[in-house]
Amino acid sequence: DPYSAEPTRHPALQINSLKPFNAEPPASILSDNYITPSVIFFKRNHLPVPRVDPEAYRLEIEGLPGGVVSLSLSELKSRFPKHTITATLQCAGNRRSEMNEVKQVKGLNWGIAAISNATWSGARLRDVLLSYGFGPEVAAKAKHVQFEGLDKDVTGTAYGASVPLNKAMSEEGDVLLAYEMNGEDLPPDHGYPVRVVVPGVVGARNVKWLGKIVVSDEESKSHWQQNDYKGFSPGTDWDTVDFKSAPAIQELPIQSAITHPAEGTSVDRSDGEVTVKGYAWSGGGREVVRVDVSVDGGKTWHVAQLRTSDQEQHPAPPPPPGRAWAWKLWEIDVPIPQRAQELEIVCKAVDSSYNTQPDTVAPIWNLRGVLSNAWHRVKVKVSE
Ligand code: MTE
Ligand code: MO
Repeated sequence: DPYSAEPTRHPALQINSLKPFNAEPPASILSDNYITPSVIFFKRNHLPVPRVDPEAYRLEIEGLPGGVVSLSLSELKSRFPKHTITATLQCAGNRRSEMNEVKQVKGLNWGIAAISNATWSGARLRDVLLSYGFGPEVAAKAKHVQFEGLDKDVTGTAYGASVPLNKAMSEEGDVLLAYEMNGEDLPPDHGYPVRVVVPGVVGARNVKWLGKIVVSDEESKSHWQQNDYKGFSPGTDWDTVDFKSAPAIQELPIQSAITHPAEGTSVDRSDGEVTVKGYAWSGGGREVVRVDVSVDGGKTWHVAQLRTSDQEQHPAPPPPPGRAWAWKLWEIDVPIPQRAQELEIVCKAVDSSYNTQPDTVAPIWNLRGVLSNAWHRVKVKVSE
């Protein structure tokens, strides 16, 4: 069994698939922590978890003038400054289940919690490439940086992805070869000993168990870069889809969802108000600037309080423009409307480019069920 060496997992995780292991935390606990504890951070594996010996580990780098570089874990840790960022990872398939309700899509039936937030520490990819000869000649030809995992399928094909070279090399890109998550060694499920963290970019490009980096004029040839993780029109079906016709997803669109109260629960009229909580995040380093909440299906709106750390009294300093990699948690007490017997609670976020979320799912439905970011709606009863 290729899955015989899987790590043990936290029992609270809601399992979507066991082999490979895919799981998300219950939505109700997701917003309890600004920094998601690693044990409940969502886990998305396409293949068995490779168990890597840190002494034998080598990171190979190709495509630089000096030839192939081979770097040990201790060299990666000692030769380059350690840089720490707080960044949210979201799977392209987060909230796919809402697309399935419109019409069947292909993919894991994620709820709203295929997204989590952590601190990541490691070497800047930029520093590593510069130190091994990245310069104007390479920059003139190369357009992408490809990543290969040490996890392989039965044919020996590794998980792979790529990101644009300008993201990888930008001083403001904050792309890390991360060896720590939340202040500890990366857990096996999250890429031990090294993963690339590409903040602001879809989870799929944040390659875990990183074995190889290739600076190239081409995107990764992997299935996941070429024939998956792309968006299409609601009118495109499996008979007509041409994966070459759409770009690979990189930066994700604005997103928000309600973590509390839960669908189908009830609120007491005598409380006078309902407390609504959730998360909001946008891709590409765009900062969430506002979250609007409605309890009447979107007729009237209220502005939620945003939170940027685990201690409400000590908000994090605002991120530099274009480098808002971390989510915001939000909360608001909304008066319960007088005669309402049921509340349709809705949230939508706005980012620093004034992008906001579409109001319904149908117009953004797509056959792979990715990029699901419509207004999130939760219905609750009002009990007298
Ligand atoms: N990297 C490797 N090597 N293998 C994988 O299966 N899954 C990708 C990405 N990196 C994957 C990978 C996908 S689709 C996502 S959403 C994120 O890892 C999930 O990261 P997490 O498990 O740390 O939450
Ligand atoms: Mo993903």
